[in-house]
This record gives sequence, C-alpha cells and structure tokens, in this order.
Amino acid sequence: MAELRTFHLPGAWGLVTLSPFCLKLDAFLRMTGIEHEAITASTPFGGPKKKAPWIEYKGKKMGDSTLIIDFLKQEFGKDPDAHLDARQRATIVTMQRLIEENLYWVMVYDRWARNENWPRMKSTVLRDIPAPVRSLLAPYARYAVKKQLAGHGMGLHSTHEIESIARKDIDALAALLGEGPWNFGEQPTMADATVYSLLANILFVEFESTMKDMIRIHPTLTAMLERFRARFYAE
Ligand SMILES: N[C@@H](CCC(=O)N[C@@H](CS)C(=O)NCC(=O)O)C(=O)O
Repeated sequence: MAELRTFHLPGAWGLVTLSPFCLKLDAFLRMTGIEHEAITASTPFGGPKKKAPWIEYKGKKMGDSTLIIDFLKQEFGKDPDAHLDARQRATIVTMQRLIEENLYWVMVYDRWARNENWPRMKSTVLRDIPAPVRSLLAPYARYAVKKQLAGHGMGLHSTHEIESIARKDIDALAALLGEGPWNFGEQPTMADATVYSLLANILFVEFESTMKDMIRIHPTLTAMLERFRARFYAE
C-alpha cells in the first residue's frame, strides 16, 4: 500500500474525476510525480470535511485540495511553481479564488440545477452509490446543492445573470493566458492545472453548459486545455 492515498469522486468521458478540486490535486500529483495510490470514492462523506478530495498519509486524513497541495509541496519538496516570482504566485492565488470561489458555482448550477443535466448527473457523479440508496439520496443531494447555491449567492441570480458572470470570468482567464503556451511562459504551473481542473470539467464532459461556447471562442485557451490533457492525461 502506498504511503500516500488520495480519494477522489468518480470520473467519466476520459476525465479521471468529475470534481474540479479532485482533478486539480490529481494534476498536481502528475506534474510532480509524487508516488501515491488514487482511490475512487462514491461520495465525499469519507473525507474529514465531508468534501472531496481528501488524503490519508501517515495515519492521518486531510481535506481541501489547496491545503493538501501546500502540505505535499512541503513534505515532498516538489513545487511546480518554485521558479515563479512573488507577483506570479499572487496571480495564481487570485486566479484560484476566481475559479474555485466563483466560476465553480456556475458549473455546479449547470450540473445540478438545470433539469436537462439531472439524468446525466445521476448516472455519472452519483453512479457508484448502490441503486436503492441512490434513489433516496439523489433528490436529497440535489436539494442540498441548490441550498448551497443559494447560500453562496450564485443560485439567487437569473440564468441570464449567471451567464454574464461566467463570461466575464472566462474572458479574464483567456486574457491572463495571453498567447500561451502556458500562463507563465514555457512551463506549466499550478495556474494551468487550476484552469484545467475546472474548464476541462466544462468543455470535455457531456453536461449541457453555455460555458462551452464561452471557452471555445478563445482558441488559445482551448489549445492550452488540449495541451494540458495531452501532456498529463495522454492515456
Ligand atoms: N475547498 C474545497 C472544496 C471541495 C468541494 O467542494 N468538493 C465538492 C466536490 S467538487 C464536494 O465534495 N462537495 C460535497 C458537498 O459540498 O457536500 C477543496 O478545495 O477541496
């Protein structure tokens, strides 16, 4: 058994996981080559914060993708951002907040609140939950996520308003990338991994989302996502 075990939610359509936070951790591990055993969990409830991803390391559990990555950078002395200056690192923090604290919630809205995506949600993200439990849990999970959406505030907006919020964020990510090939020059960093973790979960999946076209109108951004996939997820 590997010393480091990581737990992520199920994947589909070629993505190892349909959770952006889990995908970011997975991408970090691939970029750094840190040895680990990746385990698919059917729900986030085994995590210490009841959210995915989480890790088990030296008998301890730890949750939150960013806290885990910061810990692993220290513990294994591997950091894809080691060569960046303070301003570039600060930019990554601001990009991460935009992606995870704002744009992520538009993805959640698309998957959980749009009726057309609900059957696919049940057969992908929730598919490993045994059928009798799933039929009881699924409507409750949907209700709980809609409550989270309202609590965050994203769920209080009209669809039109949500789309304009998403467009602004995606345009900003495209502008930050510029001509590429990566956000900071010739080498991928956690900026690229973080962008990939969410945008791949919009562009490369079969959930309906108006954000697909918002991404596609930026060929450089789409090319970066394809490049990241080819480099770290060639299988
Ligand atoms: N800040 C956390 C967020 C993790 C998170 O929200 N994960 C989602 C899956 S994408 C989850 O487990 N949600 C379950 C819930 O909120 O009940 C991180 O970076 O790991």
